[in-house]
Amino acid sequence: MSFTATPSLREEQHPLIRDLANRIEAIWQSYLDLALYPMPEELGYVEGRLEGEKLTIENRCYQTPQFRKLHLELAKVGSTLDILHCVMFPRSNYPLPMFGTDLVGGRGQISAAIADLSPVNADRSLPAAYQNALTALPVAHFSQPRELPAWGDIFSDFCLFVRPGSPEEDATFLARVTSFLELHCQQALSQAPVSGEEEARVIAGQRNYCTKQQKNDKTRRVLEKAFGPEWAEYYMTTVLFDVAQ
Ligand code: BLA
Repeated sequence: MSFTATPSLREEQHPLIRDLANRIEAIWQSYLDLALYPMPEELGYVEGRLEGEKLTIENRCYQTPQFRKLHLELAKVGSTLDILHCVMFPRSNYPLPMFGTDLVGGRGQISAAIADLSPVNADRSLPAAYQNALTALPVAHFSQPRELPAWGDIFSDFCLFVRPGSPEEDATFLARVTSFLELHCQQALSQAPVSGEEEARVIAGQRNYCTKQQKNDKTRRVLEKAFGPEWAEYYMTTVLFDVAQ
């Protein structure tokens, strides 16, 4: 499947958001066998109002033999807030970590840049192949590292959480997330599916990941202010962080 050059929010967003969105789709397209993911039509493109400013959300969603859902979301609040959100949900018979990234910024500056390959097994360690490859990556230096909130105990030791302070740091972030994504796609393709108890463990790990992510008050507040608390709850539990059945 190939992507059409549909005009997108990304052309109006911070360059790091645009570049990461393009990079994510290019990597998905080159490694994975993509099919559309059936997303309710009313959720593809959503508009609300937040403090008099328009909140626009644009969703792209795919599935593959290894991934139940690949979700890339771009959002924009007037000219004040630009957001990229992406999660790759492995199918329950693939014991893979969860790739997730979130970029939040506005007025020319990204305030939060987060990316991780988060473990889903009970001891919260990444598979050895991931640990080895991630340890071998060049060391990335950022002048303004940020502290994870309490619910962030789902993230791995390799989690990046920074406020990128310069175009060089933007480039370092992009390069590292590219490495995460390429490693993850390669690993997914080389994995044999599991079943039974192992599959139950994957589902439990993904459920824990989603439950913790749903505790992100900063995301919830933006959605509540624009669309109300009920819609925010629905959106966080069925679109952003839904749990496989
Ligand atoms: C932070 N997420 C934030 C912030 C906002 C949003 C406004 C605060 C930015 C800052 O502190 O500088 C808002 N993010 C959104 C909204 C959406 C979104 C509205 O994705 C979607 C419509 N969040 C994720 C994923 C990860 C993630 C996949 O969606 C990680 C893999 C993490 N976001 C994350 C973390 C913070 C954050 C850890 C910091 C939270 C904190 O400091 O309390």
